[in-house]
Amino acid sequence: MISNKMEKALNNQIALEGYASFLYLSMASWCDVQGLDGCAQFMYRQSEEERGHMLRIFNYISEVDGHDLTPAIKQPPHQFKSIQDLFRQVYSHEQKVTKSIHELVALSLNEKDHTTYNFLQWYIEEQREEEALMRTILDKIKIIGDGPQSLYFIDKELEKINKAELAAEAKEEEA
Ligand code: OFO
Repeated sequence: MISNKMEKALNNQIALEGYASFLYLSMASWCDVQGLDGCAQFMYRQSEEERGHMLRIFNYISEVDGHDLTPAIKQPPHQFKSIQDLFRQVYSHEQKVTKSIHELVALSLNEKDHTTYNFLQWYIEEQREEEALMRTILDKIKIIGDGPQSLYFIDKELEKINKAELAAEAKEEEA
């Protein structure tokens, strides 16, 4: 049985993960329009991943006899100044998610809810990986430059990173 406070906080996290999924979907579509197929594929996969994060909490709340609430998702932005601007926004959203996960962990300790504390450990690790990945991408964009001549190379780089992420996911599923 989960406390009302913990249930409410986890439902807020569902909304945050749901928004991330929609935000990344909108970013994927923007990349598509710019002809950046590698970036688009990367963002479509990230969007799907965020949906998975949302569903994982849904399943958990129901397992601990709580009531998960389907969130209202506000409309994400549809325009981005540049590919660098887009990834800066991804990074900053991931930092926001990390902060929120850490607050959930603190609350679970306060509530002496060790089951939820244990459940949240997966998210801590996931956020560490996501932030590191976004920093790597921003570093690469900085090195390549994001002028019109560089977009082709950035896109190729993202295609490579996306393939590596897909391969890592497939490996995880096998294990
Ligand atoms: Fe689920 O917020 Fe990113 O990883």
